[in-house]
Amino acid sequence: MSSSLRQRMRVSRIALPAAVLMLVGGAVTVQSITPAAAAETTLRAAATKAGLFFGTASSPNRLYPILGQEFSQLTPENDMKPDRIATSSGGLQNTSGADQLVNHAQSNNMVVRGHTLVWHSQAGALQGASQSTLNTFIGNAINRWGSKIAYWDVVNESLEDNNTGRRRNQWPHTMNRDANGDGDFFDAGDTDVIRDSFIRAKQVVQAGGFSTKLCINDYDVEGLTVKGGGPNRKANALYDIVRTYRQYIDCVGFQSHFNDNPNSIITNDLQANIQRFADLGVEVHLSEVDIDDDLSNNDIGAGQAENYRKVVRACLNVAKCTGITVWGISDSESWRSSERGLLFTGSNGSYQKKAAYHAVLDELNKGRGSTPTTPPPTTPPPTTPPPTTPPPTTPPPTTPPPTTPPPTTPPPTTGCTATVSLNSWTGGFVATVRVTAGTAPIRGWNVQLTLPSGATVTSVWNADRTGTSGSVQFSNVNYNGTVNAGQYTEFGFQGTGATSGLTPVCTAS
Ligand code: 9MR
Repeated sequence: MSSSLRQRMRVSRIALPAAVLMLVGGAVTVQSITPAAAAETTLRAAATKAGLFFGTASSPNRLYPILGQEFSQLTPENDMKPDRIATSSGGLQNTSGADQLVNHAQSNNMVVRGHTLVWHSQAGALQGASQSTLNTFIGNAINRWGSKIAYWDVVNESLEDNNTGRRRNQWPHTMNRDANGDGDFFDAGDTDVIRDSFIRAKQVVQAGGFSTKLCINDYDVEGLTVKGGGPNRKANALYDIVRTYRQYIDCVGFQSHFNDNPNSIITNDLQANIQRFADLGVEVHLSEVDIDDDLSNNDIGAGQAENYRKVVRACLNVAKCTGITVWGISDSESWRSSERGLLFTGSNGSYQKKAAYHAVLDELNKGRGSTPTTPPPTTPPPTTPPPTTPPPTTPPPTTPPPTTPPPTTPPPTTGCTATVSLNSWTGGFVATVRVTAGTAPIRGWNVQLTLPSGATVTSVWNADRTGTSGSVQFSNVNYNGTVNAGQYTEFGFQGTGATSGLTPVCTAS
């Protein structure tokens, strides 16, 4: 555990006796869960039916039957970290624990997320290594398990704490160089450990013909906003990285260690943030979920079970949110056992289901869809519908039925229309803009908006931008300029200040 993570753990709390908690949880469970006849009875079966994996982290000394019964995915909690398996020259050592976990997953038909290749923490013999040595290690690790590992966390926790939006000022990121001094590491002349590690990983996967997908993983990146409603700069920085290196990055892990740290609470825009990454074409995983069973205050909401429900629902509502992994099975065996953040109590394979377990099972059994996530009490309710579910303001295209064709084909109406959906809070807002093509396909688009005075754009996704205040122009990026007749694409931006009633003007090319 990094010292920063340790700091994030709360040390004091008002704890109810476990027996009381269990009784409360039990009562809630019995009263609230009346599964429909066809409901699945394990997390694994319910998740599989809904089209995602539900997994857990585990270790070789915890290969209990419950693993394969309740979970369809396994992440080695510690056994694939560089401090376990890397030599100083990038070779492999001590892989027996990792091998055991991979074999157990295979024989139980579970998907494996490999965790993790490039990390400032727990680097062991690799600490301080050059990019070339990191590349050697990346190659050796990916090749050892090949397609037995469905997803690899290639880069873990590359961004600084405390919502600065900066890369960590720690090895290996201290190897980064910003050649033209423009504040990022994205330019051709720059050195970027993230880019170079992903390029190497992609080469190895392609050369080996593996199906392995490559993920970037981080914490405190879950919401669009943080406690109090300001922008989540860490999430925005991760977004910029994924967008820039999209060709090498297949998946994003939101660790989802939720607690009452200002940057770690469950915000009502979790789904919107999952959606904007999904809109880049990557899979999103909630990769290390645990939720503080917060009995001393309501910063992340009153009840753990309800919080689990919200988090699971946010993932279910986004088709490309393809997996949820809880960070361990039981509270007592968790890295932060004092916060009782998991779905079971008990130890050594003898586990009891908590209210949170039943809430997750129930929510998974409802399946994918658009059941709205209920905003938690600490964040202001959106004044407009959440950006991921904007009301369709333009009717879907109607194709005339083939049996009654119109006598003449109307001339195609080139052009586009745009609508804006706003999610505002005191001092800021997120706008989702939908660009819909007319009756002919478009090859590019430009949307002009006039922001009221005092409003400023702070970040943009899925579009290029000119201007930050007053009249602002957004145009397509290389992957979303083409929109077929009657279809739409969406981009978004976040800003400070107040705004309402925006009137977008769309021009197609
Ligand atoms: O749960 C893991 C714990 O057993 C280890 O001691 C710790 C240090 O390696 O790592 C914990 O897992 C971390 C994960 O690898 C990355 N995200 C944060 C997790 C919790 O600290």
